[in-house]
Amino acid sequence: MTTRLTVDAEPYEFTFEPARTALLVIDMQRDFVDPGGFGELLGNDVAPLRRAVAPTRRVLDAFRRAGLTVVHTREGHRPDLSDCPPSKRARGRLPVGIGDKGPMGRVLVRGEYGHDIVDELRPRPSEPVIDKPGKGAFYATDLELVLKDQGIQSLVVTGVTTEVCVHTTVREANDRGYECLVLEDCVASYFPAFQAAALAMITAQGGIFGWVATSERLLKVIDGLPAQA
Ligand code: TIU
Repeated sequence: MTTRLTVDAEPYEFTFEPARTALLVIDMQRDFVDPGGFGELLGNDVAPLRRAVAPTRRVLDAFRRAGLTVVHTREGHRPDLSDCPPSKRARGRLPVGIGDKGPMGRVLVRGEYGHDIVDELRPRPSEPVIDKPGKGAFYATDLELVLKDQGIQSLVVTGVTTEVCVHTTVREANDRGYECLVLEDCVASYFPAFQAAALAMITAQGGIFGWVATSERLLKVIDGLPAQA
């Protein structure tokens, strides 16, 4: 029998099949969430992003306990920067920018300390990590193949930042036919106004890009699933 669950969400209830649903944890890297990383080098206060870590951990624990699919992403580039558009590197006229040596190693470069995911959300070996050169997680990656091979139809979306990589990814996913539930306390922006606007844009017009709910509402239904060994 197929299990379908329903979460109280905006603009109306979100219904999903757990076996065909993945938790997508977007770019919870030290470079965005911790002081000294790319986010701070861009001139931002990282505190609002840190606040998303604890609720995301609770959702991650619930998905793992129920044996559901978890996929992580990281934004960054090859050490030779051959996959970094020169326009991206030049943007912002930063004194220390992409590829340069920062307090946590070379900024947004794969293999560096700052590029990796924060300890609290460290991926398990069984959880695919998608390295992406852009803001959207589908662009120039094998995310769609990974999701297709696991029969995924719905995405529970968390991560940073709401109006940049989360939004771009949700838009890409929506165009590919995935149903996206964005957890409002598990996504974060450096700008409170953008956080509010980005979430409103998802649910406006009958859910033009998807659904929004709190992690608490989702956990209420996921916690009812049997634990997997
Ligand atoms: N600057 C900003 O808000 N975000 C990014 O550069 N990347 C992601 O959102 N991951």
